[in-house]
Amino acid sequence: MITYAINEKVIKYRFGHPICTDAVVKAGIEIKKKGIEFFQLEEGKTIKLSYKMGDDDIVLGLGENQRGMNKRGGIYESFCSDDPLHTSDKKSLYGAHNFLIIDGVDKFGVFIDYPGKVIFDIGFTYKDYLEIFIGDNDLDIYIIKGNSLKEIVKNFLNIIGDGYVPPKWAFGYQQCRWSYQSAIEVEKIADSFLKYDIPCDAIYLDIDYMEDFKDFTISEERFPNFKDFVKKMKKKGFRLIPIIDAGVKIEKDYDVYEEGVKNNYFCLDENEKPFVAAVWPGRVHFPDFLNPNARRWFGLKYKLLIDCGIEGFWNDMNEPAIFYTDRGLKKAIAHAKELENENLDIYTFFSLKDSFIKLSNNIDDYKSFYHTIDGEIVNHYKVHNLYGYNMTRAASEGFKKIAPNKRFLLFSRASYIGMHRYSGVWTGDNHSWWEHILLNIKMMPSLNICGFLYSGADTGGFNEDANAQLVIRWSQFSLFTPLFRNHSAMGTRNQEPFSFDEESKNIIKNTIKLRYALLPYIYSEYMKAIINKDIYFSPLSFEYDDEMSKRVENQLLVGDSLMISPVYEENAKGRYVYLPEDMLLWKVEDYNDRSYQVVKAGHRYLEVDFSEIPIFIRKNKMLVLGKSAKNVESIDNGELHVIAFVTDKAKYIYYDDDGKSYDYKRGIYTQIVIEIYKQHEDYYINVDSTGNDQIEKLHFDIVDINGKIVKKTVNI
Ligand code: MIG
Repeated sequence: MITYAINEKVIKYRFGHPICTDAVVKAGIEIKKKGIEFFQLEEGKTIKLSYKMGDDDIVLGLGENQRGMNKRGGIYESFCSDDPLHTSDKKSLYGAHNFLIIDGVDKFGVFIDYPGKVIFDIGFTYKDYLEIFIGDNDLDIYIIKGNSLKEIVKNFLNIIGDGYVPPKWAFGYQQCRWSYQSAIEVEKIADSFLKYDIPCDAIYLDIDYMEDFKDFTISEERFPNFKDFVKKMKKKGFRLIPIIDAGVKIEKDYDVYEEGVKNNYFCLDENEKPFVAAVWPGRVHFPDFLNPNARRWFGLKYKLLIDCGIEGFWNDMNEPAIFYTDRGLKKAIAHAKELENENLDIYTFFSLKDSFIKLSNNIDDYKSFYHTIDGEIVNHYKVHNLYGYNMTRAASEGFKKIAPNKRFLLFSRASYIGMHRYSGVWTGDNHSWWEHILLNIKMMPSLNICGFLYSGADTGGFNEDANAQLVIRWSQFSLFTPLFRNHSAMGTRNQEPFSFDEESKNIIKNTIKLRYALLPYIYSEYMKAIINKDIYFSPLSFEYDDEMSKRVENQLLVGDSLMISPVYEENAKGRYVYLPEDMLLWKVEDYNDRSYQVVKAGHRYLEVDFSEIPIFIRKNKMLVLGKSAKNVESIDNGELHVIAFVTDKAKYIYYDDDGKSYDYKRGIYTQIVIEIYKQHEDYYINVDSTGNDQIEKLHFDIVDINGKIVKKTVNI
């Protein structure tokens, strides 16, 4: 074992000869150390780490996963999986995010940089033991230290690199469905948003825009004159976001297929022939995204759509999902034939059923294909978790070549630590279940801790039918998630904001309008988090160190100023909330109505009608608000409103930039530092602005501990 210090806060332990994952972008200097700090290590052909947890230790992290923010009590497997049934027994979802933090007697983070399967048994088998199993002995383990949770995360984000920044319009509301089948249907959806005056920035194109599910093709029949259509929709105020799948259809004369075969860009089978699996289009090959040449080639393919005016994509099925292979199919059919004339008892019948159910995403298939990494042939199973990550990296690197200073919207289904530099993630095929709103709430800070800030769930739920109330309550949470997208599956009830009754439509509309009004704050907090290596959604324990704050799983801090307490139970007209300190409650029905209430620290019952969204402003913090508009680009930011809860003095740093380029990296952005000091019954406001050419006025509502409001306006 070799150890390195990346800096004094991060120690890297290298075992054997790991495959380079590029998860960590910082090099370090070699030092000598024995054993792994905090852990007991068992080293052989495989590696096991164990840590004895204190009674009250909390374990945070693991990104996209089931169960609580506190991962204790569960067992998890990092193995990117296309599993559309997110029940709490599931050990893997689409992402492999091997970073967790112990918050207890010791405080530290651990990152297992290993691209194959890793098991995290967090007090499941032995209630006081965290045990990590890695089925190999070529890997890197990182121990990350810091004086607080925030600092540990910062030190981790610092070694995995700068987070993805989408264009500003990608913070607008987005509408998806599998599928809007044709240009006519897409336009109808767009027109409904316009007709009902509901803001929306993007409409998605799911797999049916393609010709026979072939990547980088467009159905002439359903989307004729695509380029003109994209232009027309943009004029109306909507961007179109096509899906790209990992599998490339095997079809003679299809250029992507032909080029891939000719140049050896596909994954290989044991006979060194392109590996065949079946997904949407039937039989496909998988591009070998671990090969830089294949990555370059695939990344530049996005140009075809970019040349049509497309500015955003979502990468799907990149675990990679496999419906079946010939190997699996043959085996299942043989098994069925064998049993054809048998009298099936429970065991034989179940084994028959299983041989078909287990056709999809089968481990034996994942073990039967190969990548070429630096000229070496590597079995897929060993590097499984790098696949979606590198597909998405291919896209992002392609964009950089196609339009170097332009931001694109991009998010992926499968991911690995480090992919956050290239894109966001969405959390895949959830259900229209109330439980999944809560899961969404818990997952967001876990994803943030692993670097994925631009994320969100299918609002309203993907599988099964949603009712109006579910879409309302879910939207009332999603309005805070950087990716705010409503999406639903084929065959399910429509769940666009205007799919229900008039009253529900108006509630969802007001919710979306609030999102647009909050955009100055949301964007500012998102960008500051990226730049300063902070996170956007955090558990309460990141700011409050009382014991209760560590246990709260259904409230979140959003940026620096806000705490939210979403309602996630059907028919509930309120909920309990815990306030670690006095806060200012703004219960919003229509964002133009401003009435506030000081809520004292402690446990409170909060009434929340279906049309209401509770927002808590923390003590000595501010919320900056703008106005809604039909889409992000038409927002008028000439005058902003500031709601401040001031008992003493408050400071807020407002950030803004052009929203479309990377010029902010060269220091081109707006920064307004707002300070408010309480002076007897009045306030002194200081505003210091640089790079601002938009905002002319700030209107303040300053509220004190007794709820007294002082209004002021400052010209800038
Ligand atoms: O097997 O493209 O998660 O969002 O609508 C389903 C169709 C394939 C899975 C994605 C979902 C998308 C769907 N895709």
